[in-house]
Amino acid sequence: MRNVAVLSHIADIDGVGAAALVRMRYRIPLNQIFLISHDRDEVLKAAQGLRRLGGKGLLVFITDLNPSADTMDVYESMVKEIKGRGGSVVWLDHHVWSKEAIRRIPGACGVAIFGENREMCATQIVHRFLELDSRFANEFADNVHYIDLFLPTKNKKYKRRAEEYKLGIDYYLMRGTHESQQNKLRRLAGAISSGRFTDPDLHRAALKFKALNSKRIALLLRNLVYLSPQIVLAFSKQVDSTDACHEMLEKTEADISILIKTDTGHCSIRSRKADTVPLARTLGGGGHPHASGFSVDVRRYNSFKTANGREKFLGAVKLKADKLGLL
Ligand SMILES: [Mn+2]
Repeated sequence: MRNVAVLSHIADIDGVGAAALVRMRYRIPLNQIFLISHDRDEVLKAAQGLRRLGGKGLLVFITDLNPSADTMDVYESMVKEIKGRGGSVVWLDHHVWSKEAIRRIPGACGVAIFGENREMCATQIVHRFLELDSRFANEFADNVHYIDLFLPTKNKKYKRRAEEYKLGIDYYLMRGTHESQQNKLRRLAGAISSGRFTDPDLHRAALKFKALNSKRIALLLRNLVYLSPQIVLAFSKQVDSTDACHEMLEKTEADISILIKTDTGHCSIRSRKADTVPLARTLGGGGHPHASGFSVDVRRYNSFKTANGREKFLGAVKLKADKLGLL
């Protein structure tokens, strides 16, 4: 059988689940799953990892990831290198791609599916593409559909799993090195690829994070910053960004909420009405119209510890938001 690897998004169950389904289909070793964020450093590390797998004819799935201005060149050379060695890239994504990304990358892929998709998350695209049709795979893909597209459901099992995935993965990503985080999530992908919805370690992680998350959200709601009546921001560390952004919109009249993680520099944008992709993109990121994000180097803003550091950051975001007519 062909040597197969998968590169997927580390941040949530859609990314981890998509990788798990590739493993379910091809039975690949866990260390041939690369789980990364949109950070250039991590994309570079994954490119090295793929290179080490070497060999001719490598089949690489890239799932739930999109190239940003920051990572475009790394992805472009990765795809071309794999193709140059007789391999092939199957890129299965559901995020908005920039014109430049579309011009530079899909042409070198064997298959590329991308663009805002209101029907399917990445896990579902992989599920469909690989023709996985077991009872477990069908239920798992359906569960992730509700989670990743933020759809309300009355299914109690779906809700319980959604919470466990979200809080457990957050907890994993709060501590340790990229390597150790990746290994924890590879184990979760391993469990899912063997037909289990979760594993005991994720369950424990979710329980540990639950109380802390509520406390942090209560705290950040008392310290909101407004760029305009339309845009509200908050700084925090160790919090679930989706929960935090949701609460910020619930508790205010704003249409757009932005959460800045002061430890990692990961920033999440959520909105009710406005398209947030152009804003995320001018800040070096991307995503979906109502759920996007970007990353900043926290050292540039003194880790947001000083008023000066925060002002500098807020000024930069405000300028971009103003140019886009979002204020
Ligand atoms: Mn996704």
